[in-house]
Amino acid sequence: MKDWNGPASKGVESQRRRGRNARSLGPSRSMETRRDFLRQAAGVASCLALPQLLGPETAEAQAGSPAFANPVEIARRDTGVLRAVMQLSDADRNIPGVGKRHLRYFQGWDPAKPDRKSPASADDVSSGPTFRASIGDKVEITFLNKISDSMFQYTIDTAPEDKDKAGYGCDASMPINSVYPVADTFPNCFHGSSTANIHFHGTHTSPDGLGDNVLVQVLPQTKQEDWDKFFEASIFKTGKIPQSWNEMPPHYKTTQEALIKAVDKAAEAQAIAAKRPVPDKLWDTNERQIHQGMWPQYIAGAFPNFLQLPRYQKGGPYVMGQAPGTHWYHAHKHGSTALHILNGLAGAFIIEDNSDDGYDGKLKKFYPGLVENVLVFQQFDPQQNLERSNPNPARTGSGRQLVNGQLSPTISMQPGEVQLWRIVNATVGGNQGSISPAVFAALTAANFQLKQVAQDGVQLSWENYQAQPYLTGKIPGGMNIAAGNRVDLLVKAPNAATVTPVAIASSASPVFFVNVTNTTTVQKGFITDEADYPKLPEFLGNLAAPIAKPRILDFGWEEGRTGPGRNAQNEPPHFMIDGKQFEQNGSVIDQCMREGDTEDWILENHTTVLHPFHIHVNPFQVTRIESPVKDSPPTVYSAENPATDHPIWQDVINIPAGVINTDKTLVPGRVHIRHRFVDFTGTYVLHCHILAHEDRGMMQLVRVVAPADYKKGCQVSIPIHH
Ligand SMILES: [Cu+2]
Repeated sequence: MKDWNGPASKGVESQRRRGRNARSLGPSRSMETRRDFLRQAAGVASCLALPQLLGPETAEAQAGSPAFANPVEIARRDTGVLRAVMQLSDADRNIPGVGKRHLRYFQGWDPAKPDRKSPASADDVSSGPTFRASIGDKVEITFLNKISDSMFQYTIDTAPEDKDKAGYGCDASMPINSVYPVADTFPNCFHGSSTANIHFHGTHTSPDGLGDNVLVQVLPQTKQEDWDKFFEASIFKTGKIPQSWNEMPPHYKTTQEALIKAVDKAAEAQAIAAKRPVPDKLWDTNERQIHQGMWPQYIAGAFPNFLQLPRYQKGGPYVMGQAPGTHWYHAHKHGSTALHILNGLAGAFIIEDNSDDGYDGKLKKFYPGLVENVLVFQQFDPQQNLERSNPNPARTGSGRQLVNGQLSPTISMQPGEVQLWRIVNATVGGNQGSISPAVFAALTAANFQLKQVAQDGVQLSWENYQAQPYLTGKIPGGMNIAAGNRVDLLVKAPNAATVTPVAIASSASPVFFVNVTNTTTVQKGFITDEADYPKLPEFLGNLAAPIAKPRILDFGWEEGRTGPGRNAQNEPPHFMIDGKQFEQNGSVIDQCMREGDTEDWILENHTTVLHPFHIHVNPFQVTRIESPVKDSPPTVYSAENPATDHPIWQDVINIPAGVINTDKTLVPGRVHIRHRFVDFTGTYVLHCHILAHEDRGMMQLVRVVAPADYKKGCQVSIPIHH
């Protein structure tokens, strides 16, 4: 079933037409000179003062740089509620340095302020709005999927007898000379890109129902009734989060049944007309799940995300609380996460603790008037790289990293000023998507001083704040921010006026500039007294070592492969965990945990490329990293003794690439993590945060089961995640 609002071929045609007519702006000459300059600067030893290198070329390059701007925020209401409408639709948008492309995009607003939409217009690419809430808040978001699926490829469940057939049910964007999906098999291929949902990355909340539920699939519907008004009156206003489908308002339930049945009917008619097998009926799946007391996973048009950000209190109901910090959200539909992220379907989600000892309270007290810059790094491209047999830059994006949708913006600082930078890596990941140590080296070389205060939305302990294991390179690889990672940095400007271009290693052009203007400011250094530093919440203390043996997860690719890229059969790698792709053996729970347990996991990378590991709902402590070195012992970072060490909390960690020795043996990269599965039972996922790897199979279903149901509850009523 390729479509249910219009023929897919029409969408492909119109995309092609747009592609031909699109003007390729290409890099300007000044960009080239900037690149040369940066190549020069990158090769310079750090002892050389950067300002001396700043010739007229840089001044010229910076002349075209826009002033840095934070994304527009949707802030919590005084009533302890973050309330928003999040609308997904599509439009022609301008990618700076590339030109107009037809892209999906998020637009959000607080329904109490309907004139303050973010972005206000679809003209230029942007992230979604920044959500700003506080721990303890309720999050009430009406998610509307209004993508016009006549504009995009649309594929969904295939008939059971065809599921193993290569390419069936997968998107092939170029009907002529198509190389993708080659040997990919559904559901581990790019597909279903007009279907979406929202993942609240970094939240400690329920993965089921209306919570951080990435198993729900919201199909597009361009014309809808006013569901936000309905959700407000019949769900949000009650203050009670429905715990089961039965608790949902009758009008919503009956409308969903009618809409999904209509989708099935259209799919059946199209399959018969095209002499293809009739695909599985979505409503059959929904109905089965509802009868089992579960949530149906296929939803049409509108979905009310309703979740709680738990506030930890000693002796209270939660074992862990929501960590206050820089989190984010993004679309998380298997088969489309990479493409959605390349359309910019992501934004920052800042969760504050403004209490006296809290993260935000302490920082704002020490730095009155602290300037906070939110830097959402993104790449924009309407197509998947793997879908292109003959990459044509005129049809695609540049792959350049933009900050808040801006090309090389200029951040302004005063001499000696300290700012808080909240960095979110919302790229698709991989070599082009990492924010490399070169960014931070460029700043320190120009006499900026940096202190990391949080990783992945969890503040560093006082000891780690002092030791700075990432910025000092104590952790192998240093400050290499993978897709999905967040870093909070206190940045102190040098005392003299400068202009500093800051580049990513993989792209020599600056991702941003910092302009230190020659006006005076109050001089204030970094926090040196522990009493001034945010108090580490009790629930973020070190986890005690569990008694049970660690679980080992094996990140790999198909048998016989020794490197990335296409093999002799022109097939790209198949990405696997524990020797299989996602749902390769049907819908099974790959990792089942007992609620309340603490576990050690060893993540092994048997490929020769990095894989950033991510698991939803609970952060973990990183206790050991082994980076293999060819023909030598690995470089090891160890924080394994909870009594004396201070392992950092994260929710995304790069598993170092494996290395092949001269004797052809592969030494895997290894990361040891310790985590506990508390407060929330339910089914969710772990996956590689290089999202094209996730879409193409590097994901597992996980479930946390109440002690009384363990293990019998592990393999019952499993949602499928196509
Ligand atoms: Cu990966």
